[in-house]
Amino acid sequence: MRINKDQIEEQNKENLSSHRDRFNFLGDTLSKDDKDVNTIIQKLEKFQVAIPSWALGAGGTRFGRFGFQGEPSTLEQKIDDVGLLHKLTQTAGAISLHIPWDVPKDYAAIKELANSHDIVFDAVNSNTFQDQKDAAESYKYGSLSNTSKGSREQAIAHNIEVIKIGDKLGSKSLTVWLADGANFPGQSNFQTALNHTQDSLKDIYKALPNDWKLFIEYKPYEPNFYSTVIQDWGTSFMLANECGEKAFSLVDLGHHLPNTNIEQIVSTLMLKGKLGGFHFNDSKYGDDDLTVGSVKPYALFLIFNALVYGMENNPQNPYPAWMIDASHNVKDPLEDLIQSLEAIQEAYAKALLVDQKLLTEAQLNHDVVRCQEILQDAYRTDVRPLLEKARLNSGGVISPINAYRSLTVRKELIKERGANSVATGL
Ligand SMILES: [Mn+2]
Repeated sequence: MRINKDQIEEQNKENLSSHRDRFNFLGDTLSKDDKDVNTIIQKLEKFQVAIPSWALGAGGTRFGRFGFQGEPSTLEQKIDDVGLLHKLTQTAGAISLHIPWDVPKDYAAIKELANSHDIVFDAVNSNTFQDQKDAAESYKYGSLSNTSKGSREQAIAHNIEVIKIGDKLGSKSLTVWLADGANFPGQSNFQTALNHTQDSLKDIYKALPNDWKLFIEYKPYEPNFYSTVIQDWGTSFMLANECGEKAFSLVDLGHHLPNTNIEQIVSTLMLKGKLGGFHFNDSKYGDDDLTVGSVKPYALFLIFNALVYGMENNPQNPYPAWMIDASHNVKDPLEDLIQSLEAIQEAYAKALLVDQKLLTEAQLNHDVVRCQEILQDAYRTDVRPLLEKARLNSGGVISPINAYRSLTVRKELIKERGANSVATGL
């Protein structure tokens, strides 16, 4: 299914007048406050978030998985799904592939398909957290950190293969997330595991093309429950530094112990020029799977405030690669992703409203109350008309969720793909 321009216009027709009223009111209010509304809208238009190829089907837990009808079962269909998201939101202009779940057969055709949806290939993701059929070595006791040289070498070779696949598609970065760790005290030697990981990452780093980046993701626990080799930002940062200037840390929102100050981590990494990528999701307890902004929208805003500050003040840090990394257990994955994209843009717009000059002044005057007022004034602003305007300017719809339902997208996909199609993924 493809959504055409006429359908977009038809969708917008009935919402246009109420959008204009709300936009004009907000625009006037913000302009009186000396906010540059047009610049904010331009920034929203430019902000693109990659959709991972594994998140377009229903997710699940180790207890079970409840499928969602009409799931994309091929890479082509996954790209089509991202195309639908991008058509409506104009915010999902990239896809992040998982290898080996999504190895293209015909590279030229896949590139052409993505291009026809106005989608580029963002970071490619390797997989050494499960054994592949017919693999010579096992990752049961680790991959890049394994005490077995054979397992390490297989994992390094896989990552180098992923770089080659990504290179053919125009990707410019490799994300490594390691499941390596231990389930029981005494199971592995921490220092040996870290040394092996460092050496393995250096070998992968050597295979990076000059214009590529290596992103090192961290996670405190799961699938291992006693220790994880790359468990926190400090370890990731240290490994990235050891690898070299093309290696960076990647922050995944859900990969922190409860109440971790993520905005402070972001600030530190950007100051040191080492924040390469960012994965969005939300969580209530210790998982990384919920819709962005569904549980802790204020925390997301504070993180974006740190990201915006870094993007404006840290030229030493590259522009981060943005991706949604969530799982959709009970919602239609496409609707869930639309909600996440909206939450991301909302937090970004609110962060752009923070008057950094006034905030610095208040900080220097130790006016703590004023500091909080400045942040919360921005947070309490209903910025949704700005998002709508940005989408309209780019050819998207005013209300993506309503348009998705009104165009009966899922029904069409079930008609095309059948009720029982299953996507590879989480
Ligand atoms: Mn992630």
